Parts: sequence; structure tokens; C-alpha cells
Amino acid sequence: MSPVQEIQTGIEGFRLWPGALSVRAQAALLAQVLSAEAEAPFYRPVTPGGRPFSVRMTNFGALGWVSDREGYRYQATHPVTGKAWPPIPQTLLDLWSHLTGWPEPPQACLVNLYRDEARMGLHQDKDEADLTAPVLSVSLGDTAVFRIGEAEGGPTRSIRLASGDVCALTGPARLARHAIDRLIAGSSTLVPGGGRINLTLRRAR
Ligand code: MD6
Ligand code: FE
Repeated sequence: MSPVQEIQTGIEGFRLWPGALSVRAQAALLAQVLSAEAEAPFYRPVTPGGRPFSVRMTNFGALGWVSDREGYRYQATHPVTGKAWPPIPQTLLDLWSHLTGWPEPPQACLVNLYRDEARMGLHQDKDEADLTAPVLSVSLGDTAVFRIGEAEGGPTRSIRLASGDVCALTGPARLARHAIDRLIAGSSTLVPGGGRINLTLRRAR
């Protein structure tokens, strides 16, 4: 991968590499994601309270993040098909080791599909056993308005995540609160049918 510049956001441990993936690399990754998705279709999970997410999800890797009436957890199989998740594309494994330097590979890759008015509320990523391992996030398609603030509370700030941007929650930002407030519709033509795909890579257990 070509070298990319890490931008300082003022949030210690939140790392942002704008344009980490070239347009060509974005198209290649999207093709891999869509072919794996044929095996593990996007579905709409519900919250533990029974509310459907506006985002559709699937996963790649040994473990996938799921939510249902029983809560949030990682599991080895797709909740609708009952089959194992497809493997994480090699491009993403390479990106993880190149950008995070973490000595072990990610076990889980959550794939979020946003169309139209889909969004994601303010949350922390804390369903993982080792909260010192980073979370790496890759954005494809329409630009998203991403909001982030410290774990303990206080003000949040908004950052735009465009197609090909990569960011990570590491160290003191690992438990940062963050949200996708909205998409900027029509800002990219990458995803067929429009919208945005986000991939988050994690150590789960
Ligand atoms: C999204 N991202 O970009 C949602 N989590 O669609 C996340 O929830 C996220 O971007 C952990 C680390 C980075 C992220
Ligand atoms: Fe998150």
C-alpha cells in the first residue's frame, strides 16, 4: 500500500488516515466484500430491547458481532443462515497489520451497510475481551458524519469519513463514544444502489 498521512484529530488515540485506499483499491475491496456477502447476506439485527437497527449487517472472520433479544456478543455463525462467516479478505488483514502493527490478526470484521436514512447511535465498542487491542475501521461509499467524544463523557466533535478513509480507536481512545449521525447522500458512486459500507476489524476474544 502507498504511504498515507495520519491526521491529528486532537483526540488522543483516535487515528485517521484519509484516503488510505486509492479509488482502485476501494473498487477491488468492494468487489471482495460483495462476493463474500453472497455467502453471508446482510440482515437487519434487533437491539436487546427488540428495536430493529436501521443499519444492515453481516460479518467476515472466525467470529462475528451480533445483536438480538439475548444481547450483544460474538459468535461463529450467521444468525439467519446458520453458516460460518466467510474469511476476512486478505487486503483487510494486510491493512490491519500495516496500520495498527498489532501482533495478532483480527478475528472479526463487522460489515455495516447504510442506505438512505440509516445511522448508528452513540456507543462504545466494549464487547471484546481485550480492550487494549485496537479497532480499525474502513469506509466505502457515501461520506458519513462521524461523531466522537471521550469515554467518560463531555463534548463530542464531528469528523467526515469519506470513501477510502481508514480510522482506528487505539489506546486512550479505545473506549471513545462514537456515532454515525448521517450520510451525505450522493457523495460517492462506489456502492451499487448508493449508500455506505463500513468494515470494522477487531480482536474479539
Ligand atoms: C461506522 N463505526 O463507521 C461505524 N467503531 O459505520 C464504528 O462504530 C466504529 O468507526 C469502532 C471504531 C471505529 C469505528
Ligand atoms: Fe463502533
